[in-house]
Amino acid sequence: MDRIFSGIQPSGSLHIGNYFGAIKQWIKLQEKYQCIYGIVDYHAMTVVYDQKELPDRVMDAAIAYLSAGVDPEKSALMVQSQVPEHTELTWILNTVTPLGWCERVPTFKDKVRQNRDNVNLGLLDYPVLMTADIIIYKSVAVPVGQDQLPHLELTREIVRKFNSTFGDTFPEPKPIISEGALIIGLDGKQKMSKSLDNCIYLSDSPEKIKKKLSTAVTDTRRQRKTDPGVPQECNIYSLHKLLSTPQQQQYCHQGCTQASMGCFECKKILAENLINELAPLQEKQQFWLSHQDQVREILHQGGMAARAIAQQTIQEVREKVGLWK
Ligand code: AQP
Repeated sequence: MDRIFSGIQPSGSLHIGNYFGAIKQWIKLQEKYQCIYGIVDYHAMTVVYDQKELPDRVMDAAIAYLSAGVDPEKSALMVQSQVPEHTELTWILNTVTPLGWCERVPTFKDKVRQNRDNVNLGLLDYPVLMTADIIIYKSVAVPVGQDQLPHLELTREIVRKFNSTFGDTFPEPKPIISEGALIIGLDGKQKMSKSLDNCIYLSDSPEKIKKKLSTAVTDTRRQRKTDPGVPQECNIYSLHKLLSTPQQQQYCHQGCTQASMGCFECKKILAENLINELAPLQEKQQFWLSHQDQVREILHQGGMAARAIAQQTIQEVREKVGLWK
């Protein structure tokens, strides 16, 4: 079976952007690929974080993966820092990656804007570490949201540079883009992001989901119920497309364009559907929360399986780049 890798940084609680953009399709891909799903904790260190909280965040993420349906019998569920070959490969890749390639990545510019007091080298090197995460397993593809496409393009460039310098070693991984390729935050402007406080979290209660949606920004043309809107430009309608039946979508579309339905009713339908989508996941979250030793064991086993592959790759890379034996 071909192999794929994907991961999420434990920089906060996971949200529905992570779910629709990444995790949901991970579950289907388990049938077709040998999957390695990582909690990429080295990445979470590139912004200011609380070192006492980080292990809990890793546990939260592992519980979210398992609750959403990542099956440890089929996929390796691992923590990035348990496989130090990721960082060894990063160093080697750093030496073939021109500085300018990293500087032009749009998310680097965004992160610099958001972290003025902590513009560290890790922020710049983030896509190189991400490249190492993927290619250490010789992954042929990566399931990601649209926001990660520039990173993946850089990954492919780095792979080409490495292969042409040291000989064919890594496949060029292709993106697998999900249906929920880009989920906009409740502010209606920016990508839903842990660091932007514009999220519906996977663990939010039904009451919280209703409350958050009730104040979420919609099409700004609709100041009053009698103003017709443009659903294609409304954040709430884009979520309907992922969560509502075709009949409900048509009902909301018509109600909005003909100004016969207010945003309140449209949000109410969406809230019910989102609550129902998350209910089974939240039930499983409760189970795993009370079985954390089992989660630890799953991460340990997944880490060992992943490391066995990573060690083979790093051995081959060391030989190719001429490191001392
Ligand atoms: N809003 C989103 N829409 C669609 N997909 C998304 N993903 C994240 N946000 C959205 C997908 O989730 C995977 C893991 O992302 P990550 O947490 O490792 O990194 P991120 O994209 O930087 O996520 P955040 O929430 O924005 O984190 P912070 O705020 O800490 O930077 C990826 O596949 C991504 O596409």
